[in-house]
Amino acid sequence: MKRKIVSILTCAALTASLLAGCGSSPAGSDAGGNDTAGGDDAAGGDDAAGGDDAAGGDDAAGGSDAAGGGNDGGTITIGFAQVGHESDWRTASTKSCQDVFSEANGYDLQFVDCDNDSAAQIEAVRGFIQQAVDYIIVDPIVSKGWDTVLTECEDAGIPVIVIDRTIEDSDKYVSWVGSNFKTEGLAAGEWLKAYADKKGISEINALVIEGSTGASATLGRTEGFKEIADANGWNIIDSQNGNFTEAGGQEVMESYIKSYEGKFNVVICQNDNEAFGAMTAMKNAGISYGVDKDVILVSFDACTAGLEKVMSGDINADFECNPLAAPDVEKVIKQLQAGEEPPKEVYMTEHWYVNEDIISSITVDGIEQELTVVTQEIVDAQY
Ligand code: GYE
Repeated sequence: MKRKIVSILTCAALTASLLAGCGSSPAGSDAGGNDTAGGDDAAGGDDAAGGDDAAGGDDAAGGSDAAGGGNDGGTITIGFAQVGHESDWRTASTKSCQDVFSEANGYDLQFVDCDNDSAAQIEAVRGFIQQAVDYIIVDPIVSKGWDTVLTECEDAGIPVIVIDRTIEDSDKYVSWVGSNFKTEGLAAGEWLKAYADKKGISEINALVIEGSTGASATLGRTEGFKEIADANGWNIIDSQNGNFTEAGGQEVMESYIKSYEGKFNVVICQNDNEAFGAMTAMKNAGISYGVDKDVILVSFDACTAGLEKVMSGDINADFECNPLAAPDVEKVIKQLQAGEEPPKEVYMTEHWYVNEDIISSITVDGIEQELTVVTQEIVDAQY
């Protein structure tokens, strides 16, 4: 299977201040990827949040022209309210935006790390309105509570582009670029079903370590996996919040081991960092995990370190969530600059990664997708 080639980059966690950044690699769409969730579609077209002003920026609150950007060929100022720095995925997401929205590319990126504090994130957006930036990018920590501040952005004539996690209670944004988290959860379930069948495992007793509360990534992955679990009569013994962090994953796993030792044979971690923490907890307790061990370990994100663990057989399967949204966000901004209407939703291309070459594909939502066996080449090319 072909692989997208991306540069391998690391990025130090950034503090809750304003920083600018730098370059990128395309999300790419290749043969095996999962772009089944929708692809670019023009559906929606509800550009209440900015459409027209974005192209001209001649509005009372300043918009494009006040910030010196917009259509006049000058620098485009972008405020980015990032979730935080909780995971490898987040680091890759931040880096993607800093790379694309660099000074060299004609941007002034105002970056705020909101440290997983949703009130701080709303305030960061308000700060961008005061600065009269040209565009605002938001990765919403939680999916609710957005309509008021997005209305303020709309009133100020500043287009908002949402990336990654979704907003449930407002449509006052121009475009969203991200992943279908329910599809990811369904994929994990469908893979587990096929895997258990192949290995002759008749009973599934699963523990889920969820991501942070109220995040659409958590909600979608939880719902998708549960749907398959319910359909197959699996037992989900417990499902607790590990905050998408390694420490959180370890803590939840330690408490699971105290309560359920000997009673579970599957652990589903909603990101790689939680999986690393869960591995430490299981190792400390003398519980074996991974390929043909006592516990089947499943993860999401599939960043470089996660894929290394799939290759070594510590993680059985890892469901990719592509963090390199910035090139698609830039496309949206260019469309707005040109006075065009961007798509309301843009879905990222993703792969499902496994250690063993025993199942070639799974079908999710009626669409068949290949499984990718992790090789060193794949690890080396991953973000
Ligand atoms: O899975 C996790 C991160 O929102 C998809 O947030 C993102 C999630 C990702 O902290 O690692």
